Amino acid sequence: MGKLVEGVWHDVWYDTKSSNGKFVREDAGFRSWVKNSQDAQFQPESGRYHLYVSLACPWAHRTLIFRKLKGLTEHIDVTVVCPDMMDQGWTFGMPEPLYGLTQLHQVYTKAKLDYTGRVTVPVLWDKKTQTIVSNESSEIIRMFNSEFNDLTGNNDDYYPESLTSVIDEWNQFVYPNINNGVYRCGFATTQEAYEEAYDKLFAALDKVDDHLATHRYLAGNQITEADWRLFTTLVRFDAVYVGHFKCNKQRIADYKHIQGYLKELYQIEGIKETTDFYHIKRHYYFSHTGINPTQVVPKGPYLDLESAHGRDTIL
Ligand SMILES: N[C@@H](CCC(=O)N[C@@H](CS)C(=O)NCC(=O)O)C(=O)O
Repeated sequence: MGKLVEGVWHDVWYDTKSSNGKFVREDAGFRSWVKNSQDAQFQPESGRYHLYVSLACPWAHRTLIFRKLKGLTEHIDVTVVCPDMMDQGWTFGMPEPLYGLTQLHQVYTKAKLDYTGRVTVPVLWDKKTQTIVSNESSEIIRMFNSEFNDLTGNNDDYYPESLTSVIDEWNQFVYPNINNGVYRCGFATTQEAYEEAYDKLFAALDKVDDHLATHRYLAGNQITEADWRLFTTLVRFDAVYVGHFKCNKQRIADYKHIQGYLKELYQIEGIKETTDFYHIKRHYYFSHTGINPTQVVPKGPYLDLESAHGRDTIL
């Protein structure tokens, strides 16, 4: 775990001292866009882009889901990092296929020699100009959702115009309280910071559970980006966040409505294959030695994600 400072790797953990024990996530450093327009620097082309992901990471998981749902698997290839993120940060088990690099921070400095910032997944790489287009998952999924449609013929829309404001509202609620909320619990270094994050997290989950009692999905009766953004946290919750991040008021399996909703999303074609519980458990329990110094990875829990979800009656 570490960061680049003017292109040089430093092995440092997150600084929570300057924020009273609270974990504050850094903004992503590369924020360009693939655009389906004549004058765009990054145009949608088959085989032009490469995704670097971790199967453990909920943010990277979003991009794998959109790659799958939008028919992009044959157009955008993927490199998966090792689940263990130690003193060199994310590393490749085998040299990655484009340049034979062994560490993700080398991909960042290949894009920008004097880069300063954290070295995170996902990374959308452009082979043509040999640079990082984006390392911000919320923006990569928007590109996948709409900019490659002419190439794939897939017009499924997870951010439809008629629902943008309701989706944005859910995202603005789910991101701080749930997606990042579990990290704010797990990485807090004071009791107060942990309890504040914990209370907000479970209040938010209660609100989502109530909503799902009468709505099939977050934005109503169709699956949108807001659901997939929530899904990647929910699917990790009982396996790692309950124990490792101390999010233990109750499990997702104990929620009357969220559990069925999680199962329904998990059972959508192609989604199970994007979810890897070995990488998920191994990464968190083995890499965060400040939280789990023994690095022992739990065997359980048993997760029931494949039985009937019972959501068909909610319209
Ligand atoms: N804003 C980024 C966050 C990505 C992120 O924080 N990824 C984590 C893995 S779950 C990471 O690579 N962390 C390494 C680090 O912070 O050093 C996104 O959504 O794409």
